[in-house]
Amino acid sequence: GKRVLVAGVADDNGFGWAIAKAFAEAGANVCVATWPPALNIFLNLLERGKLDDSRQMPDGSMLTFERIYPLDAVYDNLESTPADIRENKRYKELGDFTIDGLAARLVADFGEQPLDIVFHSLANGPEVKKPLLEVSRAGYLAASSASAYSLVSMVQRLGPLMRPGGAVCSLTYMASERAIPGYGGGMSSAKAQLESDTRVLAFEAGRKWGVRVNTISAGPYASRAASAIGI
Ligand code: ZID
Repeated sequence: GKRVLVAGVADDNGFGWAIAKAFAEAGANVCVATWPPALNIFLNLLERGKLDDSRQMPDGSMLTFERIYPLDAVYDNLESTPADIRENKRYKELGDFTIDGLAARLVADFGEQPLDIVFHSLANGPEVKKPLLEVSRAGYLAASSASAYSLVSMVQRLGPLMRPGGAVCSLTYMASERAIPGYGGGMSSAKAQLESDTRVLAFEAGRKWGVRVNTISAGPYASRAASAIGI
């Protein structure tokens, strides 16, 4: 069967969970990657059966993940990760939680070409509630790093691990191309980057690895991230 990695699953409320479940229903093996600050809570919820209703599949079986990897997609490798993150209590026991680390774990667990599909379902904008007129440089760059460069870095590092005919997909939002009040913090800018990068990555990764790259402009969904901005 096909193997899918869904990056950005930490509960059963977001797009990532629904996407992972849809892939599992279609017969794929599904691995997920979870942001370290949310990982323990997610593992606890799973372990204590709190997500069992959501895990119910139409055929009566339960959704299971082949692996749950730690991933902080704002870090490309441990060497360039600041010491305060590496030593943070939510990170230090996890091994290599960077995108390089994720790639290495996938190869160690499944071999040289472990992936057919990579789904990027993550974003973060620490100043999302601030209109662009009030966003700091740090807030803007953090939104861009977590929400746009994370895809570029993932395609760089996971592209070589994908079987020919594979596909990468991410989720964007229309605030990239129209002025939509409330989608602040440089998130509108980050989604514009994500969309432009998708076109260029599709050109490059298509030629290099035979991998497609697309992004879907999502409708509103009351995920944890979206609830923070009142969606
Ligand atoms: P979510 O909170 O379920 O998923 C985001 C995940 O990212 C969480 O699990 C976080 O832990 C994780 N994460 C954050 N930072 C990092 C990091 N550094 N490394 C690794 N993981 C990290 O929220 P979601 O399902 O809404 O988000 C998934 C994707 O959908 C994101 O790219 C969103 O931008 C995108 N999206 C969501 C919505 C929505 O409504 N939920 C919309 C468009 C795109 C949207 O905002 N009308 C109004 C608004 C919208 C659409 C229509």
